[in-house]
Amino acid sequence: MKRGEWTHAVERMGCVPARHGTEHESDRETDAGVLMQSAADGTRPGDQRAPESGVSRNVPLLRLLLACIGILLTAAPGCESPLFNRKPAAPAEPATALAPNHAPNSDAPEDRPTGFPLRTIEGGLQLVLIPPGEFLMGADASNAAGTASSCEQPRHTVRISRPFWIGRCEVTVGDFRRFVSATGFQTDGERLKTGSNGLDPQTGQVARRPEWVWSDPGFPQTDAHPVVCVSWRDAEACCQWLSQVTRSTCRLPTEAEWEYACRAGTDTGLSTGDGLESLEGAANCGEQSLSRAFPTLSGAAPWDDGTVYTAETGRFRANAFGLHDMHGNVGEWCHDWYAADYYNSSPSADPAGPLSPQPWRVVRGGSWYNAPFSCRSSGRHDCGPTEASTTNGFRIVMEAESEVTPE
Ligand SMILES: [Ca+2]
Repeated sequence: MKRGEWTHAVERMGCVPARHGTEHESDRETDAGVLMQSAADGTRPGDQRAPESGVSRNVPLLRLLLACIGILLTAAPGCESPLFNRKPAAPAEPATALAPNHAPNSDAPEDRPTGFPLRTIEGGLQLVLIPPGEFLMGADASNAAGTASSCEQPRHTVRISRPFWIGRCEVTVGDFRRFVSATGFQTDGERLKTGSNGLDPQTGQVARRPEWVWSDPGFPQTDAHPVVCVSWRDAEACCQWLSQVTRSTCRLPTEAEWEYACRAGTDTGLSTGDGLESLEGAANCGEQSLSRAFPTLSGAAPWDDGTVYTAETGRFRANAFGLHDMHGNVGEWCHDWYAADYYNSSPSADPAGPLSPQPWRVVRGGSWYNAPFSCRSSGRHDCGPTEASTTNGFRIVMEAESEVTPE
């Protein structure tokens, strides 16, 4: 592949092919160049500046922590517990292979290191309570040194006015299976017989195959892996059903909620810092495992996370909110329509995307297929709402205090 092609394909893997000439398409070309630079020397311009002190960087986080004092924690088992089962299933792998806060003994203090309330809802899905607050959304042009897409600018202050619960992990195959079993739901890829976009194992090229669906995406998955090959509409349907089951309002996160939750009090390019190398151990992204499986691909990270495709949810380090896989593993559908210029006119409090329908919905966080820079906190991807990809999944939000108390 020529320089830039892989990253370009990465960014649009889940979308309708042959879409050219849009404003954000040109943004991606800029992004691609930066990513290829990072592949060549392991750095990007923003990495060269002196890091902030941990104290100053974490002041917003400390404020958030204080906001949570006095709220009782809810002990819960690991993220691999499936949705809609009253009795959580056993982890797919020994607990020793998981992150420390995935140990089955949830009474141990080390199981809840963040201080943010954790709860388990119907079926065993774990949610973390995110407190309200303000944060800087998007990319700072001077900070990004021209590396970020224009659609991430201007960087601006956003206020999240209400607390919300968000999935500690991405929705798993097991979670989605329970939804399908209960409802007989067919995904867009199954119903339309279009399947999903994915990476052809023979050619290394992006392809669409009707046989690639959520239950068999073309690579091995267990019920503990994040579900993929689901469209925005499929994800919405799962949220709506979960709302009925839990008698609460479950939905996809807004783009602002997603970035606020991803940053977890940080203002760096990644929740792990500004250097791309800080993502090692904290994200399943495109790295040497992917390069070995697909030698024609470039732009991968220099480390080896041992995972070509998706990883069990929660296997990589959590952010300061205790959320896993906000960077990498699978791109996550958000509620919002996508518009490249939205930040020029978005409201400062609780933005929820353009009001008028657009051709695309927002996808955030990057995936197993993306180079580390494409997994950045401010990175904005987009995809048609009926399109499915082996790189895209979702996590849910439950609106706080939305539950209906039984009479
Ligand atoms: Ca990987």
